[in-house]
Amino acid sequence: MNQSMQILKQALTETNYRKLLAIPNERVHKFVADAIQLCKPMKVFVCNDSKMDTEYIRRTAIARGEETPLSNPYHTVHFDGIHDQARDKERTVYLVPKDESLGKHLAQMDRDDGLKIIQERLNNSMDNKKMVIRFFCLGPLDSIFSIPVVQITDSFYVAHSEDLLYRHGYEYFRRIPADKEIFWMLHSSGKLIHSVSTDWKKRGVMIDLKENTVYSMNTQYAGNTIGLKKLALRLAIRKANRESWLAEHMFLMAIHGPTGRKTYFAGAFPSGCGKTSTSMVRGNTIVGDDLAYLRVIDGKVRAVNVERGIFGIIRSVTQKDDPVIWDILHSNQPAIFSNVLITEDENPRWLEDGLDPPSVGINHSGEWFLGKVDRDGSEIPFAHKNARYTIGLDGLANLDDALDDPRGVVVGGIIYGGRDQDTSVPVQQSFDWNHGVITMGASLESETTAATLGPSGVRAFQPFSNLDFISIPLGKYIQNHLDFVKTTKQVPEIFSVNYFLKDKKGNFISDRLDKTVWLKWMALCIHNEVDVIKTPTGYIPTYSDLKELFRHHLAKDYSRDDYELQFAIRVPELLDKVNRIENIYRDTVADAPKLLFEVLDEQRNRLLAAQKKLGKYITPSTFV
Ligand code: SPV
Ligand code: MN
Repeated sequence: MNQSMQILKQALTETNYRKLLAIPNERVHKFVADAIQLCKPMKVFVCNDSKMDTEYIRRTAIARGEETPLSNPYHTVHFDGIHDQARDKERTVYLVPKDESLGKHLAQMDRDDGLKIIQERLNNSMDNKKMVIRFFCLGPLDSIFSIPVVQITDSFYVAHSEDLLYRHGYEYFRRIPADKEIFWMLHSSGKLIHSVSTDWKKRGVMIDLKENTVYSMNTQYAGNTIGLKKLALRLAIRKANRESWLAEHMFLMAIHGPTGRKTYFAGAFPSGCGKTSTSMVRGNTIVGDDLAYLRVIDGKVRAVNVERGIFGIIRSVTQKDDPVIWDILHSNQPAIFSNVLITEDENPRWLEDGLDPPSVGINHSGEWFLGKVDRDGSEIPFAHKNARYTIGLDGLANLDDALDDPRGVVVGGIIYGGRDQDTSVPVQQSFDWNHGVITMGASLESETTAATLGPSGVRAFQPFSNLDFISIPLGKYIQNHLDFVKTTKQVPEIFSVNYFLKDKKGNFISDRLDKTVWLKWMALCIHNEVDVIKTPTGYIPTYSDLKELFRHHLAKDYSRDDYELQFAIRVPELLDKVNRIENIYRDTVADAPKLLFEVLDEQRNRLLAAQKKLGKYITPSTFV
């Protein structure tokens, strides 16, 4: 018997040993045995995805105090530590072998040094705790998109969340070839008080690219602990680049046309900028809200949802603006709420939910009452800005029937959106693939939000809404995008959207529901069913088309004044943006493709020519 087997035999009960050994893969056995040897759990639980096993995980999350039951028997609440309620970009680092570099935008450290820290931090980390072993699949099962993942964690909340969010993979693991590429995730929250890591100062995520393994330590927030989400995305981006496909921070949805026609869109928005609500726009169907893999198959760009659930921002979900989510969160569909407030009658409340604010309850700070302040004297809001809900997609009335199609859906359009108050129009189509990739994807900027630790509202470079997860030098990533459609004639159209334009007084100049119209317009564009107006930065809609779409879909009288204001070409801001982006690439991205600078230069020249002829702020009808 080899050493791994001996460790497993000793540490696992007969039942768990049998469950693990039913997966005929020595690499799996070794990964588990090594984790046991390092973390030294008191017990080990292998989940085989049976109802009994998944129910055990949910019940244990409650029994251990990681989750609190609510009045609805299918709902629970989880709280993260006060320092740990958003993605921790600073403490998420790649381990890179000596003499290698991922470029200036990615946090990285020497691999040997990193591995030492991991050994120190994880040593004995599961003392007195139970280790959970789970198997999942990213993307549909048995598909060219599938990536099997092993998740080890000592958090039943993590294991429970993944139950709702990912495709169960125990049986899949039993049938994959022994040499299939696997992603490996090891998480430990370490020592806990009230379910919060006591060693939070030593928290962090370390990504060992060489071994496809991610270590998450002394942290609770799902974005830092759920291996299948953003931790696996970082590994997938590398794999995608190697194999010439795309792993993206994108929703996937179908816009339904007049005769039942479906046009699929993939959309990349930074966290907290309307990605989930766009994918949920009423009258259409959702495939996924956060992560997509895209491949060229038989000459077409096809995409799948990596996940099967939603870990969504709950702040400002209201009955009026988000009826689909609202209904599901008030149904018997299983849900985990995080960092919300629990009322006296055991219901969840979140910021801007459209109801009268509560005055007492329990939140991440313990007993909460109106006016409660933290150590620094700042008032604690009743729920966290980055409070979330975790649900499976299966109960959604607007779920697209292609969710589990192993071939994915054909992508008609790709959308890039950011939080931009003064520069870009609400919607525009790029001139072609390269123009879209460079001026919309690679040039994306967005104001920071509560989804990551640090200040909010600061304009930041956020290429492809994926910068936080890119795991290869940025230039290489862009080149992979440019090359992606080389073997296909059916190239998706690229669009940009901006829901966040403000007037001089700081008020938004479009409504949250207007995105319905932008989406319907983009679908018509793809089928050449609307006239477009050529501006220096892309094609924009005509007033008459928008007026009709607003009337038809929102019963709204869209005024020409609104159109002129929203779709004005703001040349000074647009020029500043081109210059900013060009400087970033010139100064910090050593391997930026030459084409990027050419496309930016053309954009600048078009803007300068328009400015000379028509002035600084150009109303859209001038271009007709
Ligand atoms: C995001 O922040 O982009 C999310 C949530 O989708 S998580 O990445 O899990 O923090
Ligand atoms: Mn996301």
